[in-house]
Amino acid sequence: MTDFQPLPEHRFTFGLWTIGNVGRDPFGLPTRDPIDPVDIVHVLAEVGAYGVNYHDNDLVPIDATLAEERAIVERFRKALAETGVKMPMATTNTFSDPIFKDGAFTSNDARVRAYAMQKVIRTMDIAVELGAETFVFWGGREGTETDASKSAADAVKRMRDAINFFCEYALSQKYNLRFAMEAKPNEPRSDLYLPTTGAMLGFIATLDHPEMVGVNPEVAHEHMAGLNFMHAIAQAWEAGKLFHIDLNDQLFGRYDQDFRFGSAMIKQNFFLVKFLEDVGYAGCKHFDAHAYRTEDLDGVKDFARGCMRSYLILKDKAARFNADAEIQGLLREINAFDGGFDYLKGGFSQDALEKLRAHEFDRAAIARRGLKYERLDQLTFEIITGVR
Ligand code: GCO
Ligand code: MN
Ligand code: MN
Repeated sequence: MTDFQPLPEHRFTFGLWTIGNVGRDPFGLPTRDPIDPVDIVHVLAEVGAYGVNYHDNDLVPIDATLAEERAIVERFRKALAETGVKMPMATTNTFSDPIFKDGAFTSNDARVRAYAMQKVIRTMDIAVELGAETFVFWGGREGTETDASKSAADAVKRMRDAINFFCEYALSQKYNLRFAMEAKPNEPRSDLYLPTTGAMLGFIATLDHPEMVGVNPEVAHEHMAGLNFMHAIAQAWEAGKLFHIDLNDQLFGRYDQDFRFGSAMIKQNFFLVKFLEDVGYAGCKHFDAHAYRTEDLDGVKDFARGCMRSYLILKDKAARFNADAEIQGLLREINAFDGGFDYLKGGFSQDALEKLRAHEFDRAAIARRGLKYERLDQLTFEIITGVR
């Protein structure tokens, strides 16, 4: 048992837009005042977070002059230095301004595509200056309401051209940055292109520099699509592409909820934390979520502390699962037949093929074996609920 205090080594981060969320929704006005980015850095230091992430315009207004931008960045950098809060991830807002109403990199209008690229490059320069290691691309407007408007194949090509350009730019500047693509199935567009982490992984393989680009999967986004988030990150991890992660919570079949991590789907969250801890994921764990609209600043702090504490509680539960003699005994029993057939491990060969062809299987006997998953799942439930 630990005291569940967040430590720098846990690499818990929050976006300026998460702590700074003012509680606006499509039906209601803000319920909280905006918070100055410098004050957000101080809130994060107070609650024990490791770092802060930002979109360019969370920090610098879209119409700021270069001189204004410099002054704002310097003031922010000072707050980081004073508090020790790090700035490991940055991203570009290519969705809020009306110019992006029909997409940024995938817009039909070359002027919009070029403006979006200019905006990204400007953000990248400042992000590197502030110490960013990861640069995220979330295409909030890269999609359609009507597919009469553009070619979905051209959209993918335009997206590829943009990301290829940014990779070359980062290389030309010798920036030590990794890019992470974030998928979302819908909201704010009716349908977004490259809607899942799996789709992003397929896309990345077609880039000129796939080694520079990974994914930033988000719990809510895969849940909105009714998918198993842990399976999505496992595939990304196995491919060496889990560069960053957006943690929050979300029920299936709802609007984009962005709930506090651990608040809605506890069992899924348990397997997610267990996966990250078991494989030793060492990147940032970013809580891309926000406090309920009912909360004031104290409630925002409760939200932030809750995200980190819930992660650490589930981490402790995962360690209990791994240390539980009965569970481990069951897993050994379940996997008792994992060995054997060594001749298949080296892949295809004439010899393996002949052995495989000649083997006689007792199909009925193999199928008759009970797998004990009922007992295993019950024990998992008892670990999560604290009975074990
Ligand atoms: C959302 C997204 C964003 C992105 C952010 C960083 O649903 O609005 O999750 O919060 O993560 O723009 O790229
Ligand atoms: Mn989201
Ligand atoms: Mn996100």
